[in-house]
Amino acid sequence: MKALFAKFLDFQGVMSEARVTAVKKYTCCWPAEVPIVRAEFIKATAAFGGIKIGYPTSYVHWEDNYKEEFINKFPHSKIPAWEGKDGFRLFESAPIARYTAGLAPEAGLLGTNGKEAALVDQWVHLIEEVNDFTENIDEVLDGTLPYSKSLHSTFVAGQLRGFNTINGHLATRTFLVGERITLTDIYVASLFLRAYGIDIATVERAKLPHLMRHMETVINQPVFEGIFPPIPTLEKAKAYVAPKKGT
Ligand SMILES: N[C@@H](CCC(=O)N[C@@H](CS)C(=O)NCC(=O)O)C(=O)O
Repeated sequence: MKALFAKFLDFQGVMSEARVTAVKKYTCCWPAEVPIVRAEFIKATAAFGGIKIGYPTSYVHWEDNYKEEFINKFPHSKIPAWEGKDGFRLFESAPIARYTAGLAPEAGLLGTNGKEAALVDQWVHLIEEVNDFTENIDEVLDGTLPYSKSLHSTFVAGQLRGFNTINGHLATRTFLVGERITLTDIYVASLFLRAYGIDIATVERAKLPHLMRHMETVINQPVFEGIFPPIPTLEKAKAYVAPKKGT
């Protein structure tokens, strides 16, 4: 097992560091208390497979990603973005994570056969759907979307429906697919943790015990040391605060 983690591939990718830019400067993207952005699960996938990734020496989010040089490489102008030493480029975090996992096939992150690989994708797609609801919740609360109580409740219901499905699946399993950690465990744990800064508070956490245990098991793997932030506490789900008149 140790040898697997120690493996080093002579590979230099470039992945923009979203966390620093989004949290330090661009709080319009995510409030500072949201513990996770997409870079973590790509970093964790790389760490698990022993893949070394590099980072650009300088990158200013909301500026550099709209420059011609960036758009020529990544036409959707978003990060994370991947550029391999061999010139291979990718954007969208799920395929970047999948590709990274595929660079170290012996780590088994994509499952051990075609069926497991499909199941890995199944849970990745579901958690992406859930994460869309998490983002929508954040947007109605921070005023990016006009606040509506019924929309807010619809988003929360959609999010909890997904979390409940995953929680139920985990009631009798340690990991989502097979007996070992796969890419989807990293992905699900990361995006569950992301909701911890918004509406997955004490009450919600108590109703999702298997998902919580799973997330803690995943993020505390020694190989992920230094990648995931500490689990934040949140007493109550964030509520909408109407802006004061005249502001
Ligand atoms: N579906 C994309 C979402 C990526 C994303 O939304 N990135 C944001 C990070 S703040 C971004 O680059 N936004 C720039 C923009 O919206 O122009 C993924 O999974 O990678």
